[in-house]
Amino acid sequence: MITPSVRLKQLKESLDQKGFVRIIEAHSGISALVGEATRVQTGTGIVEYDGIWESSLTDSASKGFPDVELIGLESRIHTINEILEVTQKPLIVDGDTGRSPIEFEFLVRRLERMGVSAVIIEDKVFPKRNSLDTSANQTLEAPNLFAQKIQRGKSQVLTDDFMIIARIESLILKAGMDDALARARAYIATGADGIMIHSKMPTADEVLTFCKEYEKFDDRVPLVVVPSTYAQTTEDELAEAGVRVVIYANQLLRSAYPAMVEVAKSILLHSRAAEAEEHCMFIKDIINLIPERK
Ligand code: SPV
Ligand code: MG
Repeated sequence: MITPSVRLKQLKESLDQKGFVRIIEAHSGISALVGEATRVQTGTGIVEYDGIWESSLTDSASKGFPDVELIGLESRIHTINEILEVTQKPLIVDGDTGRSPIEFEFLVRRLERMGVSAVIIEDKVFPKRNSLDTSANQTLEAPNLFAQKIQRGKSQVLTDDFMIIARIESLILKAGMDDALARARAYIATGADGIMIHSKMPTADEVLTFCKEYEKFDDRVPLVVVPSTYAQTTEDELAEAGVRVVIYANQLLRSAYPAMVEVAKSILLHSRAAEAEEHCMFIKDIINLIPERK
């Protein structure tokens, strides 16, 4: 067990101590348990995730909904609580657009009270569409309005530990590198504790160009990236470019789904479940995975 205030601090502590952190997506208690418990031995020692990302895409998708800010706040809070209940690692919440400034103020208060370490909001107009949806029609928020929203959120924060991270969608919407850099300057000036630069390109080129220009800023805050489409890029390359937080935003749900489809098909094909067993964990393992708390 961990108290909200102890957990909350852990993200900044990890950033200070390690300089670079890796975060894994969760959309439910069980996916959070996977992110919490997974450790591997590598040539440089034992490696694990430093925190959890409560993704709007995978939270919505796991409920059968599109990622368009349709899942209400109470449902998102319910999922966040599910994750907090079974983990100790710090949590970063995907706040979508943050909705209106007043709604964002309340979101910040609720998340900080719960022990969440950071919220990331994106500079698009509500209701946003998923950034990786190539058919989506969406609009960037005016930078001054988004900066004001960040400021309104910051006015509600009680501790130095809770981070409000501004997510820049200029590259997603093809508004250009200059627009992205100008927004980064404006959001930092208004108090953002971090900048997330998002891209849906198949390589990291535009993200690395952004990083190079960002290095020249006098005022910098931790830089966050989500290498979903440019997944070949390694953590070392990103860290070398100045990235401080890498988020693996959707891989746990995307990997679970194909196994579920295989099993559903196999049962139909064979009129029994025996052939599906090879895709399934043992029943005793799922029971032991989540021990009864005595
Ligand atoms: C999410 O995981 O919900 C994100 C990242 O916001 S993306 O899906 O790339 O927009
Ligand atoms: Mg999202």
